[in-house]
Amino acid sequence: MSLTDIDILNERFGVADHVVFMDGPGGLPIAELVNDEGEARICLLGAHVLQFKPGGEEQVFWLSSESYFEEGKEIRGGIPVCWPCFAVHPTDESLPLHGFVRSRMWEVLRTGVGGDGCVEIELGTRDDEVTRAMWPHGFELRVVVSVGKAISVELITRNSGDEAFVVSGALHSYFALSDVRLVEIAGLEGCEYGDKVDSMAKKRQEGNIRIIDETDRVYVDTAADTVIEDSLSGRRVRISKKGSRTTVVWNPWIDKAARMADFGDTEYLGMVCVETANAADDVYEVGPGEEHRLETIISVERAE
Ligand code: TA6
Repeated sequence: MSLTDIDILNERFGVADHVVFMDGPGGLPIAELVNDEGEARICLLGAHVLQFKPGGEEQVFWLSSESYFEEGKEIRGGIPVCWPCFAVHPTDESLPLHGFVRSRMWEVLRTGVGGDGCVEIELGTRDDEVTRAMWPHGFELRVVVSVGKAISVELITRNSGDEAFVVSGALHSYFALSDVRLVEIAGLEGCEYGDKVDSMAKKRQEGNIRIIDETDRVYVDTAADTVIEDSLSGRRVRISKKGSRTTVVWNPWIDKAARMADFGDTEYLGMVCVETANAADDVYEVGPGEEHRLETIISVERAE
């Protein structure tokens, strides 16, 4: 069976009224998950959540109009799965930025409707000769997406080799905004962060985060929820997490957006990344047969 044959995917993993597979952008296979509280689209390339729309709300995630949609390239927007490293690998700079699993086709392992009524899909990938040439370890990686009123994405790392390895990574979520200049991000006040636009200078967050220029911050030693307060749209997006002590906040602003071919020059105004990460010192040694789980849970609240 072709990993991406839509008819076979629907035959094996389709769920009436809840899970259907179809050709998405660039002809890439996507799964559409629907229940009466929300809907989402997940691309098999990178196990990449493209869209999530709770009932009565607008799309939660931002997706660039200039994004690539082709195997071997990263999708710009939604929730990229960054693994086995966040940003540049600490000991092997030859690895792709944010690792190599977001540009690979994943396979469908399971679909279904959970006891709570949430619709789920589980995708998997594992080491092969290509990955071992880049990163010499045996691994099994799973992403479980659960969709209802909220969406949760869990990245499960399992060491299937005979040596321990160290992983960092992120669920690198891009959120759609009315206007980034009018948004505040709450939950990280008092947290220390490394400021990537200031040579990783260590600083401490005072009050809510406002985005007024290129912003690229790694907040450390925090398990806190983060809340994006979009006053213009009257909505608050809550990002909760498990298995993570670092949260990354990023907006490329004008110059960096203009330098990225897969990012529209003015699209920086409509997005911000709030990433559930394992970054900086928040890395995990995973022994043979052991697992690490990283989860982000995203929900929309109406500002009272
Ligand atoms: O998470 C923030 C960041 O590390 C930024 O520095 C920027 O590089 C962003 O990720 C996007 O990276 P990408 O490889 O997807 O272009």
